[in-house]
Amino acid sequence: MSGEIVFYHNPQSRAQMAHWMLHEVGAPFRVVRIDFEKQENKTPEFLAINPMGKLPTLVHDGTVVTETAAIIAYLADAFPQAGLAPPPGDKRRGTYFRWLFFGAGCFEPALLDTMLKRAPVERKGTLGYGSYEDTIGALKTMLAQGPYILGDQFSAADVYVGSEISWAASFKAPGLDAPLFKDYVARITARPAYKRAASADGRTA
Ligand SMILES: N[C@@H](CCC(=O)N[C@@H](CS)C(=O)NCC(=O)O)C(=O)O
Repeated sequence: MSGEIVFYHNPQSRAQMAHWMLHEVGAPFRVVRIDFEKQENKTPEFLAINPMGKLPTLVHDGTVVTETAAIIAYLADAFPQAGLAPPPGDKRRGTYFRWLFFGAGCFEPALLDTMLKRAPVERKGTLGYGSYEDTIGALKTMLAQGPYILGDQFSAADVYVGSEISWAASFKAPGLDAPLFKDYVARITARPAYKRAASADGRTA
């Protein structure tokens, strides 16, 4: 797919995940660095692009895409030659969407509520994620069939969910020190595209 990709980025943010995906698909992109301390994400110009004032934000040929999982899934579809999403009609797309949405809709809110000590455990039936422990259990069961979310095939779902697991493990979120999670994170972060993104962000991969 043609058209300029503009990537609004700050390496100390979830934008790291989208950055990795941009390197996976191999499309050229222009980086606009956003300084949070200078509140560059709250300027009228930036808010006109993303009214949430958040990163990552991507503009592809005039189309704005926000939300990390959406950006990652969008890039996988926009650049199918990278082979990072099962095509429409392929049943594996069900598994692919299942875990992408689980990452954004269950694991991340459960993780943040737990880390911020505000998980209302008595509302387990109402909360979409049930409990943090349930989300960890579900991820464990899924990864036990690995090595990737789609079995033998690495996909954009691993970029997103794997980044979340790696991020959560880096601040010692409970339940993620099991070898299964450590091995998975080691496997996906060994990818050349991950290392290129990390190096461009000034991190040692
Ligand atoms: N739901 C969004 C969350 C994005 C988000 O919260 N980004 C943070 C950085 S990790 C941000 O831009 N914070 C700056 C602010 O809100 O002022 C996503 O998944 O992309």
